Amino acid sequence: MKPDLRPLEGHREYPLEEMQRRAAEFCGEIRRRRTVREFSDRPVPRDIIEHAILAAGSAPNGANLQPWHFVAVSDAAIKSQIRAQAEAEEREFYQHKAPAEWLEALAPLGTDEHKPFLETAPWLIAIFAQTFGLLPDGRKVKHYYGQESVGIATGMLITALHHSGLATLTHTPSPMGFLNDILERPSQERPFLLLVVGFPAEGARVPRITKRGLDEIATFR
Ligand code: IYR
Repeated sequence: MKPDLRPLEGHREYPLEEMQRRAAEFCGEIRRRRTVREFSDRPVPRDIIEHAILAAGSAPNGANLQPWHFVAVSDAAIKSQIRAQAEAEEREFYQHKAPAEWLEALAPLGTDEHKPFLETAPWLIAIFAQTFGLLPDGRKVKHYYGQESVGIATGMLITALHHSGLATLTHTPSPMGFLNDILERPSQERPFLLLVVGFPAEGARVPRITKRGLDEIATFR
């Protein structure tokens, strides 16, 4: 198939000083993001979640095959099933499976097997990575760079939600195959991450952590 090329219309150019201001402002805005574990039960309108998912779905990805599916859950009964199964896996993790070294790395975050936020927060977004696509006639379509693609989309989802004024928690119960059963997703879709979304609880606290500075994370040559 020949590529269908057309003029780039969406690109915006700004005067240099405005670019510099925008770059610094966005850096400040995104560096305010914190992973939150204490959520309010205050509802969040569905259209905000829809816009964030649409933003995520615009992510660059392998051969534009868009190898993802997002399940946004606000239903209390489904959230409660997810909590029960996630806590069962997490109990195993914290009490048996996790090596001491891993538990030590997690200690500063104060995480444990209790995941009340899976019911408190108004939305859970389960992100699935499709290992292959399916055409209407049942033929399989190979996906490329699936993990990278879904990782980028997830980063954009988190950024979009933060931008709209919401807090998130990237939760990875392991294994999380139970999400396929509860959310009725086919076996070619692998749960990638469970994103908890909502307002922080009043007085929510977060671990005192720091992010590395530019000279520690980047080299210019
Ligand atoms: N899945 C567990 C453990 C956990 C692992 C990492 I790496 C974290 O950064 C945080 C937690 C849990 O969600 O508690």
